[in-house]
Amino acid sequence: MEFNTELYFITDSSPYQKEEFLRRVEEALQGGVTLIQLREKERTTREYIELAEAVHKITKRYGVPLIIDDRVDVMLASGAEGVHVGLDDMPVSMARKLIGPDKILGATAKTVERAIEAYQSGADYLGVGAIYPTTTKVKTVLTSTETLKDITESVPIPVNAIGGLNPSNMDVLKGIKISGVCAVSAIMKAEEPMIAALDMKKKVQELIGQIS
Ligand code: TZP
Ligand code: MG
Repeated sequence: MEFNTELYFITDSSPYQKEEFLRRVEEALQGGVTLIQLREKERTTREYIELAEAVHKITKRYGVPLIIDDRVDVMLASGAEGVHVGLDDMPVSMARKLIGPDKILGATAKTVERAIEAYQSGADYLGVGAIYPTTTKVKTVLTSTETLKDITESVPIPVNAIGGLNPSNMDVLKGIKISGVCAVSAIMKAEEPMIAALDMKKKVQELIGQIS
């Protein structure tokens, strides 16, 4: 399935009521995010599926693929376009086997070895980080921009930088062949998610040399 990781918005619904959360997701879409991941750590399976269905209704209107964090079952149940597996989640090859060849499969990589293995096991894109410390709830360590660069030169699939990124601190990514950036807080917690997405997209496009 076609996808574009240029501005990859990863959600966190935990601080918001459902309506407010969905409004923010839609605003981010209006601001031009190119890919969305629903990332839920506290919800029951039933709640995760219901929220995925609600978000999917919105993303479909904007033609933006929806990726589900971690849970192949929730992806299949909600009809979302893909799943993202981290280092403690289902192995990439197993996820690919379960979802079939057409769904989008993302994987986390913090080393060149893992990046190559994930690519060879069927990953369609990689998320690499955290580049900066993050306030988002996540079990992660920092990944250097050198490692990020090495990963981009080791695999032929899109590689995104993630972790603490916002429009004012992305210059460290200059010259690295990333396909885009992932962001949670910079968009999710912004006063105006649409403006935040627009600003961030402009900056990413400058960085990766695709100003349209
Ligand atoms: N993986 C590495 S850092 C991170 C994830 C899910 C969180 C990124 O969140 P933020 O708010 O953009 O720093
Ligand atoms: Mg995970």
